[in-house]
Amino acid sequence: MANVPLESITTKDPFGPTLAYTRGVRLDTGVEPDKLVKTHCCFCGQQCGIQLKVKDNEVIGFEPWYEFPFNRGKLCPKGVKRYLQGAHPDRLLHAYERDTAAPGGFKAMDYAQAIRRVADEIERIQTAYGRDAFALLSGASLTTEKTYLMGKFAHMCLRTANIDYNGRLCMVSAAAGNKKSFGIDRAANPWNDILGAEMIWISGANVAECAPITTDYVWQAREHGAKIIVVDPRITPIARTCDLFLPIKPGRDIALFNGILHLMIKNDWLDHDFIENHTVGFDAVAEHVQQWTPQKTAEVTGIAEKGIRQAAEWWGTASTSFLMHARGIEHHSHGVQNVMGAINIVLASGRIGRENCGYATITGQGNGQGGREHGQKCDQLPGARDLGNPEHRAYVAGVWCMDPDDLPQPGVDAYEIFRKIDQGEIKGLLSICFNPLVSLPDNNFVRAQLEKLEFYVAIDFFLNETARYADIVLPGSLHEEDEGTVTTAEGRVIKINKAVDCPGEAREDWVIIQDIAQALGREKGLTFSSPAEMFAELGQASKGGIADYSGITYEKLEAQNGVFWPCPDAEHTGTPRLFEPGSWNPVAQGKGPFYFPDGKARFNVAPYMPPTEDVDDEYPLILTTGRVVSQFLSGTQTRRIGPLVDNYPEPRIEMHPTLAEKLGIKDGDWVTAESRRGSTTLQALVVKTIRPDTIFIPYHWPGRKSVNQLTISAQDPISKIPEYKVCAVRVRKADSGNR
Ligand SMILES: Nc1nc2c(c(=O)[nH]1)N[C@H]1C(S)=C(S)[C@@H](COP(=O)(O)OP(=O)(O)OC[C@H]3O[C@@H](n4cnc5c(=O)[nH]c(N)nc54)[C@H](O)[C@@H]3O)O[C@H]1N2
Ligand SMILES: Nc1nc2c(c(=O)[nH]1)N[C@H]1C(S)=C(S)[C@@H](COP(=O)(O)OP(=O)(O)OC[C@H]3O[C@@H](n4cnc5c(=O)[nH]c(N)nc54)[C@H](O)[C@@H]3O)O[C@H]1N2
Ligand code: SF4
Ligand SMILES: [Mo]
Repeated sequence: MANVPLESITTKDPFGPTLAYTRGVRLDTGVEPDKLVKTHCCFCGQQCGIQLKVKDNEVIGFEPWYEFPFNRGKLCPKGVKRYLQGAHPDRLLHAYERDTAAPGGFKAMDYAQAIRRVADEIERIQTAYGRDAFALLSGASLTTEKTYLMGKFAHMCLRTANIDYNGRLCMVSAAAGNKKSFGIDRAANPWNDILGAEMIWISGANVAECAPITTDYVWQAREHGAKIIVVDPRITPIARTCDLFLPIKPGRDIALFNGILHLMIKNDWLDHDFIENHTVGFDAVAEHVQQWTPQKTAEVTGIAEKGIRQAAEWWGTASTSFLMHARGIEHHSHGVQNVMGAINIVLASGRIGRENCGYATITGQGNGQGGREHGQKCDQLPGARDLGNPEHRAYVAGVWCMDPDDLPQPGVDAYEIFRKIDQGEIKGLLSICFNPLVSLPDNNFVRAQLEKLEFYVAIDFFLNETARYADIVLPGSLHEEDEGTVTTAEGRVIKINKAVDCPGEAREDWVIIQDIAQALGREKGLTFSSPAEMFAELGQASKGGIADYSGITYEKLEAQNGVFWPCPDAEHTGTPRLFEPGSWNPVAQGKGPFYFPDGKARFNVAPYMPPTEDVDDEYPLILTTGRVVSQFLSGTQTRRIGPLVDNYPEPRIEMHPTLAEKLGIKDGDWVTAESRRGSTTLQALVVKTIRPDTIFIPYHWPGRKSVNQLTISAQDPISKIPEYKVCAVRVRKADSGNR
């Protein structure tokens, strides 16, 4: 079990030279804990159950939590090591202010003075330039209570239109595609429906590294004879065990889905009853995919015609199935179209809303689901309501006891916030739980904007790379230092339990936000005394909305090991599977299972468009980006956990041996990859598991190792997700690296 030698952890102090690990964490060497706290992993959207071992207000290790039904005690390497971050010496214990004379550029300051300064700057900027000149960037690793509070803080307290969140980089294409097709944005099925499916289709999801526990579901299905199709430009670990691998050229997934539907129609592998009774729009889609013959599909996607025909036959003739996708098809300037293309082949098969017949996007961030429902998105109000809808405004304003006319109109997305800083329209920024300097595309532009801000305050428990540009840094709370709820990839609302108190001057994030509201003299509606109080109010604010939490209580969550939303009243036990025949929802009012007034799902024509920046003679290779198993997102947390760093210490450039040979590159050589926006020099990782026309670089590192120096800021016009998965680059051998 977790027993890590101290020497394996070295770190850089946020404000000074490199230090050895110093604080006296008692690692799990047989110390008797004071208590075991049942909670969940702080990282990905699987939200595995875990028990934290606590001794003298420190998390010292963990025990598996076998009874939690999703993971039954299993954890991935990040879950196993997560407990090591709390006692890390970089943990922010005070508020800090920028001081160029101080070592590291910051000096500790009194918490109350820091809050005063933040409030004064907000007041000054909003008075001088208007309310929208102060923007907020929030995060989907926060509990749902905190995300609700952030929306209320923006819309009611600051009355700024400009709040958005890091799920903009993650879940918004899936959300928009699901809303357009089903009228609701949630995984259609619980993961148990994977187990008995006879056909599993995985597009653009590195399941084994990014949703590791889902691998177990897929493998259990395979044990029962399921066939597995994987579509990816790389032979990822899950692809190594699949039955059919389709090595797609990045940015071409709609073409494949259209080609599959073409063959389903041609061979009459369709569920006519389902299409007739439960959907609209099939004819237009059928007409559109006529052009997507296997030959044309093969030409565009780079997949052999034989593979396309085989996939269509297996998918078309299956009696049960589960289709899942993740960012591989969503991080595109046509990400929403890709998602609608995927849903079209599910609807044509009629295999949804029944046992072992399912569909889901695999939600990424820890609270990627709950964080996109209750009002921190730029156009959203709680309950997945719309800020632009007069009825929705009136309802939420009623719960908040305010005049609906005082609510701002929808603001702009997270990237556009930086463009507005550039244009001089936004002058002040508060960020919480977001590290845009590492995670946004074309990040040299982002850096320039951070330098332009008149005032910037960041709330985090570590000084992330973006926070280094802040005027004030406020010490927020770690996952285990607060309670609340999150909603998992399955749509299951679960309870996060507090294990330890915040150390030093650090505060629960929601306390900090309310302290700012109070210092502004605008604390009306922001005087909660606990997460439970916030949850009760968010239940009311969500009531009658699509994401209806009003029947959920903390007690019910504990008693049932989580509750799947919607859950509209006290007697309701939740809705694990959506779209079951005969099921009721507030939009269709009994007319059908889908969340449109007629109760029917929508086929949507999904035309193919090439990526925004295709390859050419100057930049002849496709760059695609993503993750590795031992690092998480912008790396703020996992780059501080020694054993995970040991696992994958530096980003490397994955390339095929054919390409490497052509460029005279050997495994381990220093290689420069360059786009029209920036370049990075990293070591080559020569592998046979990637298309020869594509290179892959993981994005978890900052500065000169950041692949987001190269990526393009093109966005999907509907969802505004950035096109992280395709841009054009050139690659050459370099003399030495970035160290
Ligand atoms: N270890 C780890 N796990 C994580 C995270 C993490 O940072 N580290 N982050 C979490 C979060 S927030 C997210 S969003 C998820 C992301 O989970 P995933 O989406 O599974 O991970 P990615 O690596 O972003 O991309 C998935 C796959 O898409 C492929 N791909 C690239 N371009 C294309 C394309 O055009 N078409 C297709 N079909 N595939 C393509 C890549 O080769 C890659 O294997 O993971 C979550 N889990
Ligand atoms: N090139 C490329 N770029 C990408 C992607 C890609 O595939 N390729 N993927 C994109 C995706 S899917 C995502 S989700 C984004 C993620 O990008 P970010 O959201 O910027 O990444 P995080 O590392 O989650 O940053 C969150 C910060 O929040 C802090 N934090 C975590 N929990 C809490 C909390 O409870 N309270 C407070 N106060 N702070 C907290 C962490 O310490 C960290 O500093 O990156 C995107 N960027
Ligand atoms: S699969 Fe996700 S939630 Fe589970 S232990 Fe790993 S990182 Fe944590
Ligand atoms: Mo994500």
